[in-house]
Amino acid sequence: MPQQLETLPCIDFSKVKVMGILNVTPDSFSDGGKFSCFDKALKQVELMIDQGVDIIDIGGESTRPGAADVSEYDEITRVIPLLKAVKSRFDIAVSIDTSKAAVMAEAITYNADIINDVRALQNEGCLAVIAQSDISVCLMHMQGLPRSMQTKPHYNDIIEDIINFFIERIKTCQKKGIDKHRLILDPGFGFGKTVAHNYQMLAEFNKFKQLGLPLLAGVSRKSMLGDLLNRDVEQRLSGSLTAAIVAVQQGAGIIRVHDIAETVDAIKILKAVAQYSEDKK
Ligand code: 9MG
Repeated sequence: MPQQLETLPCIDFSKVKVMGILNVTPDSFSDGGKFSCFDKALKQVELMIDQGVDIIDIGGESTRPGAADVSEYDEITRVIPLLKAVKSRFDIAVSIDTSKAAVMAEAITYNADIINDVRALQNEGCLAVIAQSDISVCLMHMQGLPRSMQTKPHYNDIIEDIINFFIERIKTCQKKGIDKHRLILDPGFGFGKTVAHNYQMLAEFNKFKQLGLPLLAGVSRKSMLGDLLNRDVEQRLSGSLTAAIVAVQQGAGIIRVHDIAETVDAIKILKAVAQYSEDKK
């Protein structure tokens, strides 16, 4: 029997969650800014829920390579009214994609469920804000900063370097009083990584499981797919689904995606295959 099938039942696919991306930035790379309008964003949330999303990830800062900084005021204005509206209208988990302590504090006040921080709580004041709450946090690895991160990324051993980074961040969180079990880890596909680094991370994603925490993978429509397939952003659905399924097979518990319905379908197929193998035992 091929090794991949043998290992399938060891992972509990029934718990895999789909996180839907909702960028509310004027320059969002994947939606061309079309959801910066409040009503359209709410409609998009409704659609995502109908399609089976588990978590909505709302972001007001673009983190694509070369993106400019955004002010605290602009980010709060983009994200918080939407968070309030979503929480008052729908029964759905919401994560807020931010690296700013003030945005985190507001998000906690208005009942966000997760803080998704691509800077892993390294910005000033973030650890303290999170320590005063009981919110879950996704710590993502990034080498450098969005403005310059794709200029010659370098690692001694990418998997080992990222694991060491996570060990340090987990320890720092614990020292500040943040329980380890509130943390989710994400190696950060495309954030200071070459195409080769990204595919190594995907192939060896299960190595991050040794840290004993839930893992998040964000590969949707990223340039690691476009570069390999020579496809523009809007032509990356097959690549996104394939990479998402590989990540789930490698132990990702949360998949951050643009294409909800298609990803939910793909994960259903994976679950059916795993269930068959389980029943046959
Ligand atoms: C905000 N954002 C963009 N890409 C991301 C990724 O891969 N992971 C996480 N956690 N956030 C991301």
